[in-house]
Amino acid sequence: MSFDFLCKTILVGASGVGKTSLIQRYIDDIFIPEKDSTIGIDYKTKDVEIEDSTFRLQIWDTAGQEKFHISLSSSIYKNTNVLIVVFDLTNKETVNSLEYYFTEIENNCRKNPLIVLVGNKCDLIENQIENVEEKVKQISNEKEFKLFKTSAKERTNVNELFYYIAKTIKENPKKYGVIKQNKLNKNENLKEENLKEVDLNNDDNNNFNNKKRNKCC
Ligand SMILES: Nc1nc2c(ncn2[C@@H]2O[C@H](COP(=O)(O)OP(=O)(O)O)[C@@H](O)[C@H]2O)c(=O)[nH]1
Ligand SMILES: [Mg+2]
Repeated sequence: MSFDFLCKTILVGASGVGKTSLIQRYIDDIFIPEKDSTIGIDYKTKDVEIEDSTFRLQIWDTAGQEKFHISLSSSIYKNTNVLIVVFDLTNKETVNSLEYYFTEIENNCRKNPLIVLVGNKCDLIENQIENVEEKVKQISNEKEFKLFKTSAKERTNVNELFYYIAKTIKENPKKYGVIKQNKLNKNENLKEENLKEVDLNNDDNNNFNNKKRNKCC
């Protein structure tokens, strides 16, 4: 099926915050309570219709590599339009780890990606961190990132999150490096197949995957 905009979106954040669960909820509308940690990197796509345009969201899942002090290879970030930075609303450490991801993004991403913050597990009402908005604001150097409180378990705000992303890109695609498809010629490197190649055929990334495997499983 054809689409008007191709939008590369990456989920980053500490291990266990619910990145894989959010993607599974959004793409397949399922929630699997117990599962193995993500190994390596993978992506799924979903098309979102906004007014007269089709957005193909290419959504990349990553592992919580900060625990192992392994940076995501810079090629993973190549051509990224949107970063969803996820933390766990019940786990302070994961809020503190946001700083690590902001630095990663600053060092590796194109100049102006759309950054959206997600505090996941809002269904765990009793264990929520207090004043989380303020803490997040401090860590993000007072930058005003949009914050969604989600639950992959109960579906809360999951569709809203991705719809917000598509809508924000639609308002100003150029700002986030998203080019309308009919403006691309066949050799443009924003074609979906080429985005895929960035990841899977790159030695750096294979290194990342191997390191992760050795350390975690
Ligand atoms: N209660 C609750 N648990 C969640 C939610 N999202 C993920 N989890 C659980 O948190 C754990 C880690 O989730 P996972 O998606 O693997 O995290 P990832 O390492 O960031 O990909 C799993 O046991 C999930 O079932 C949520 O919204 N609510
Ligand atoms: Mg995962």
